[in-house]
Order: sequence, then structure tokens, then C-alpha cells
Amino acid sequence: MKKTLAFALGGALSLPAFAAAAGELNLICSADVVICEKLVSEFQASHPDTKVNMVRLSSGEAYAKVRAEGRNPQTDLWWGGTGDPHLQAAADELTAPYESPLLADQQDWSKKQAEISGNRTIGVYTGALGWGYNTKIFADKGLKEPACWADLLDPSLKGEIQLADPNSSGTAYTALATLVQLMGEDQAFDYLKKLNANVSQYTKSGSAPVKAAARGETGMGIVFLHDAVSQTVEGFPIKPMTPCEGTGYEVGSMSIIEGAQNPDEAKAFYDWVLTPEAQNLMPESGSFQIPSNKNATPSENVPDLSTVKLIDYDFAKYGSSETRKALLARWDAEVGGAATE
Ligand code: S7P
Repeated sequence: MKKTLAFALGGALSLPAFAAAAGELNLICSADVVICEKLVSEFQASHPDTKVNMVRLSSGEAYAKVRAEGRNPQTDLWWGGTGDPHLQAAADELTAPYESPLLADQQDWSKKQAEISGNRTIGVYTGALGWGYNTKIFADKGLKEPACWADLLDPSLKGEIQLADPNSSGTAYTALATLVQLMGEDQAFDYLKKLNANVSQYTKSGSAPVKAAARGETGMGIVFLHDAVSQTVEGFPIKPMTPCEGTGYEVGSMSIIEGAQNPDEAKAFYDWVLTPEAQNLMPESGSFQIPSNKNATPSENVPDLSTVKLIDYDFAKYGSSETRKALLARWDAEVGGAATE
């Protein structure tokens, strides 16, 4: 049974192209489509002279599109998605340095992202990696609550787990980099090869696994905790969890594209989306990440990360081109390749 997503970086060439025109903003949005659309409509309401053309792409797909456009960028701004591919784009000089007047109002983890990239990217939200499991399916099948990474290897979970493909998904790359940091690289790949026996599908989008669990199509999805919470808040029988051994986290990021055709519009959106008012739109749209602006009001549904055992995620290393390319190549060779057999 085939269960991996065939995602080739070259596939980005067939992704939607933006038309270039003054008074326009060509935006890639890499978070949930509901918040992407909300941000676009609210920005347009306050900036009626700017037409925003938005495409929603997972983080790895977005990086591939920006890289494919190279020195003839069609994209102006990339908002959201995990920070690692934004850092890789910064290191490749595919994104442009910009220091927003709003920088001082952001949390330290947001500013750190700017600091390590020479202001080519900035953090816009953060959230921890975990999973969500369907309590009804687990109860009906007599399955034990999955509390630790080790529990996910139990043979009783065969076919019950989904996660995304780390080539397309920033969430899944965060999971891969987290396991490497927790266990060491060789042990992490041993773990992933064993986990593969329990995985029914590697999806393109990072949040798809817990949406599938919510619909009863699978027992659980390895996702960001806030994406599991969104399903619980929607009324589905999903219990969000973080693993007992510890877990990684993302700094969702934003970058202006080097050589953007609409730099003024890109900067206007960039500054606006760093305001508390714009960031307060996130919980209204069912997005429960921790916002970067210190004056934003986090929703009561935002997970309390002080109760989560977080690793000291090395963004500089795991966002570097060298490390990201090497880990993805090894995943393709040892895990994704095995999954297609
Ligand atoms: O749904 C919100 C969110 O989890 O999606 C982003 C994610 O990277 C995009 O999906 P992919 O895993 O498919 O790349 C996160 O940044 C964000 O918190």
C-alpha cells in the first residue's frame, strides 16, 4: 500500500504564478487557510488601494516556490509557516533584510529570528509540537493513551498514525528535527523507520493529520499542539498532548522576498501584521499560536507552553540549508522511500 506523498521540489514550478502590477501585493501564506483569508480581507479593508493576491502553500512548498522564482521573484511577501525554511531562504539570500518599526514590540523569540537571519525574517507566532488523538477511536479500540514518543511505536497503533511529509510540511520537518535533537540522528532515523510501520499516510499539509483524526479517518495525528486544540475547540473528540520525553517548537515566521516587485506594499503588510490588532484576528479564526507582539491578547485556548517540556531547539542549525537538505535527503532515502514499497 502506498502511503507517502510524492513531493518533488521541481513540482513548485507548476504552482500558481502571480501577476505583477503596482498597487498589488503577491503573498504566500503558509498557515491555516482560514487565518490567511482573514488577514487578507482585513488588510484590504484598511488598505483599499492594495489588491492582495494570496496563495496558501505549506512551508516546504513555499520555500521551493521562492527558490524556483530565484532572481525573478513573482512573490513579494511570505507570511507564516515554520521558521526553518524561512531561515534557509534567508541564508540563500532569497529574502531581503527589513527592520520594521514594530520590531521593538515583539517577543524575544521573534527578535531572535530576525537577529540570526540579519533581519531577513522575523517571528510572528510560536507553538509546540505534539499530537492530537481521537478519544472515541482509542476508547472503542481499547488503545492506550499515547503519552510519549516511545508509545507511538506500539504495534497496537498500526495504521492509526498520520503525519506529514517533511519535504512539503514545516510541521513534519519540525518533528524530524525535534527527534534528531532529542535522540541523536541515527537513533532518530531508527525511530522513524519503526514509526513508519504505524503510519497510514504522509500528508502534504502539516495540520491535515489531526483534521483526519477529528473526522475519524485515523486514530491520531502528529501536529502542532495548537492545530490539535483547533479541532477540540471545533467540538471534535480530539485530545491534544505533548510527549513526555520533550518536544520541539516552531517560530512561525515572515519574510520579504529579495527583489520583490511590490516592496512598499510588502512592507505595509509586514508592519500591519505585527500589530496587536492584526494578531488578535488569529484566535477569531481558530488559530491558537502564541502571537509575537507583546501587546496582543492571547486567547484562553492558546496552549500554555510553561507546562510543556520543550527542547532547546537549535533554529540556526536546523534552519540552515546544509542541515535541512541533508535531513530531508536522508528521510527520502530511509523513510519516505521505504513507505512507497
Ligand atoms: O495550521 C497552522 C500551522 O500549524 O501551519 C503552519 C505550518 O507550517 C503550515 O503547514 P505545513 O506543516 O504544511 O507547512 C505552522 O506554521 C502553523 O502554526
